[in-house]
Amino acid sequence: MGRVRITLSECRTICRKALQKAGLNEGAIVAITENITAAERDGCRSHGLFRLPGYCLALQRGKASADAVPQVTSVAPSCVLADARGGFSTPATLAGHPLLVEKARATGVAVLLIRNAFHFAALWQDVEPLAAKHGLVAMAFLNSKAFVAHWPGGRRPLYGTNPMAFACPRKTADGSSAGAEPFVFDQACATMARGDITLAAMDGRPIPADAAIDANGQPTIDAALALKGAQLPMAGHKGTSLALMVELLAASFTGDAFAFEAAGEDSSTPTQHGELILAIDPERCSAGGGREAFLNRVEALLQMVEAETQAAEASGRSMRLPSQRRFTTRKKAEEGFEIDEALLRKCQALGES
Ligand code: NDP
Ligand code: PYC
Repeated sequence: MGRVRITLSECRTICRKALQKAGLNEGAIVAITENITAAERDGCRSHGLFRLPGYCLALQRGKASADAVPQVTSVAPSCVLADARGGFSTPATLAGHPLLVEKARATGVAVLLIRNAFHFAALWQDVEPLAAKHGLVAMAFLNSKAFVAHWPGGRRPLYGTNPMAFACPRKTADGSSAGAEPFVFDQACATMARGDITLAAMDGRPIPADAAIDANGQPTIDAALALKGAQLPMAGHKGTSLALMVELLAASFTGDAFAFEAAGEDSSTPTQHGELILAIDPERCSAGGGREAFLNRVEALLQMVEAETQAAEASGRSMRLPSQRRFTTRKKAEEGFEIDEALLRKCQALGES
């Protein structure tokens, strides 16, 4: 089977039908449908429809709660807790956002802890709206099941692929910040996300030589062998430190599982881990004169990089800011996007009675 084109609306319908059939509650259906559709829209194949069968399987097996309604509480003047109560993470994150924004505005800096949640999603979605809609600087940290070795020296998976995402508001060319695309990056602490290695194994594609070791501890470019061995952190020992930092931030504050504690979990379904989101209000925290001064400094850097990008392009070199590929892909997806036909059929079948 090859690749076929579908619209964002068709993607939403496929998700909704599958999640409805699996018995998920309406609030969570809306949240996960939008999350998966946004991933496909932005060209994040590893966390789009590819994840839908795993969400449904987790519900069918009773691993994740279908009825869970997240509970949001204030833990401290600058701390919000969103308890997913054994449901998926996305509804809990969205439920926690309003109080996080309120507290960041009131105190300057606030954190949102998400616990008792099953995670399967791309992380930028947890921070981008905080910058784009609320003008906050936001960072998110999430651990996952043990896939990654302590490197150099380690052999067995100890850490999750542990993504971290950052979003910062920007101004548009006319000086206003409303509607401006924020600066965002979202990356695993591993050389590759697990999802991308799994997709490479399914497609029969090799992976980069620094992404994994096989079960005997030897570097491998064979994605199937990598899945049986251990992934490697990005940038050697520096990625190891970042993976450790994410474990500590995501799991220690929430009391949820470290990756090594979830080692035996089935990775075709979401695993239960903690997440921490930090939000900073530039209006309250900028030493240089509030939000406006902060945004001017942001533009001073990012516009310099954009000018450098144009100069690089003129010389035939490729350079870009993180998130630019996603924003460009997002605009094109209004006309639809391509998807593997076999995956499409599998996802459609999930919603059929
Ligand atoms: P990538 O390596 O694909 O991208 C990481 C970041 O680098 C992105 O912000 C990307 O921007 C940017 N980038 C990529 N290439 C360039 C370039 N040439 N120049 C400038 N910037 C660039 O991400 P990962 O593979 O690490 O992660 C993929 C997804 O998997 C993420 O969304 C992550 O949240 C998710 N994930 C989820 C996990 C979970 O437990 N739920 C675990 C691990 C990962 P752009 O998007 O514009 O290309
Ligand atoms: O792609 O690394 C990954 C991943 C782990 C859990 C969900 N996605």
